[in-house]
Amino acid sequence: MLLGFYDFYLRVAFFNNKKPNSSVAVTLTFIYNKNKSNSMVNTLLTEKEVTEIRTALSSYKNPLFIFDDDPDGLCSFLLLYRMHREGRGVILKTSSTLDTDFIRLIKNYTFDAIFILDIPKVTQAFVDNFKCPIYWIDHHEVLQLDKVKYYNPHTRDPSVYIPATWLCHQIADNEKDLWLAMVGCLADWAMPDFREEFVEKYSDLMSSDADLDKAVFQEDVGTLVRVFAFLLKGPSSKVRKNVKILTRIKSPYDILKQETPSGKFLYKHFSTIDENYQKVLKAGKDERSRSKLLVFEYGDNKWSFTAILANELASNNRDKVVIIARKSEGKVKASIRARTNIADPLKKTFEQVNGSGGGHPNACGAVVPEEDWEDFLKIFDKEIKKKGRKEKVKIKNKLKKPKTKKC
Ligand SMILES: [Mn+2]
Repeated sequence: MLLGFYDFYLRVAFFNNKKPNSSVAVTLTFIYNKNKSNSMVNTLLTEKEVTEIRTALSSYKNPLFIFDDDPDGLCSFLLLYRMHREGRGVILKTSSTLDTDFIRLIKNYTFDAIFILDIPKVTQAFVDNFKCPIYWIDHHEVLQLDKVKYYNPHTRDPSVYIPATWLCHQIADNEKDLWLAMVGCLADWAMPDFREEFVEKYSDLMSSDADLDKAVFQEDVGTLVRVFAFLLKGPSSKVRKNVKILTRIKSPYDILKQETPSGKFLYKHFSTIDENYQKVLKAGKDERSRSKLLVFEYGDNKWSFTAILANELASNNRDKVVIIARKSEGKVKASIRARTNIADPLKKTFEQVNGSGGGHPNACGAVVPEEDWEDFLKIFDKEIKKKGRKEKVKIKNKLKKPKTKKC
């Protein structure tokens, strides 16, 4: 547990932060889901919520940020931390649930508020342990707890997909950190509404016609996505150092062009891991499947690439459900991606097989005991087909001409 955990002490200094903006526009957002790409909904935080969080961030002197172990969690933290540069950040490793076992990892710290970022589940027992205010900014399934200030666009519309980074960018509203906001959104597979502003500023990093696949897998902004994912990998002391450097880094070019010693340091960490990733990716790209499921298992690599590999192979196999699996400690840990809804069939599968999992409609994670893995694949395949058939019927019904009334 301790191995994957990190924390760091931070210098207390004031950052040239913008005053809370009273005229936060409720922004129309682009939803990544082909079926819903036309729906423009008010989905970000409300003006009142933004003000509430900004006020909290400026009033607590020693906040503790607990964030998810992925680029969306990391960028959420960086955006909020860089507003005032006070407090400290801790990554929630090894689990997607913030529970009481995490308390021993933070019990020696002093803090006057807790900000939970991009973490799918928090238990009431965890919350009840603290007297200080707890703020939770998230975009997973809605979970209401007592004594928590909860911010999740899903409370208003469960069908929207807004990464936590996007919400944190709305709060921080710092044009200098626009690149961090873009990296976090792309990494969590969303094209944010500030894309034009980003392309204008960083035309060499992303082209104006780029969709998610192109941006993430073919352009330089996509390299940054991989950089942020890989900076979180490795021994905890190194990860701690990487994050500390990221709290101070000024521009994406510091890293990409290795323009500063800090940027060079980060790029070196990234490139060592990326070499391994490119090898695994090549093997994954060679994998073929005639069924709807494309399963790629890899085990002999010391790095876990499941999530990022799943995204990239899904982009290469758009008609498939891509499952990247890795065996460790008697369990199979899998990342699942598809252009269709996989969350529902997965839920149904776990009603019949041991294991657990879930996530977003097009991107899920699952953990299955090794001995149940084959059963899992069979049943999941069956549930996907069932769902596919239902959808076909729906489409057919839509295509039927409406009956015209005889007059
Ligand atoms: Mn996220």
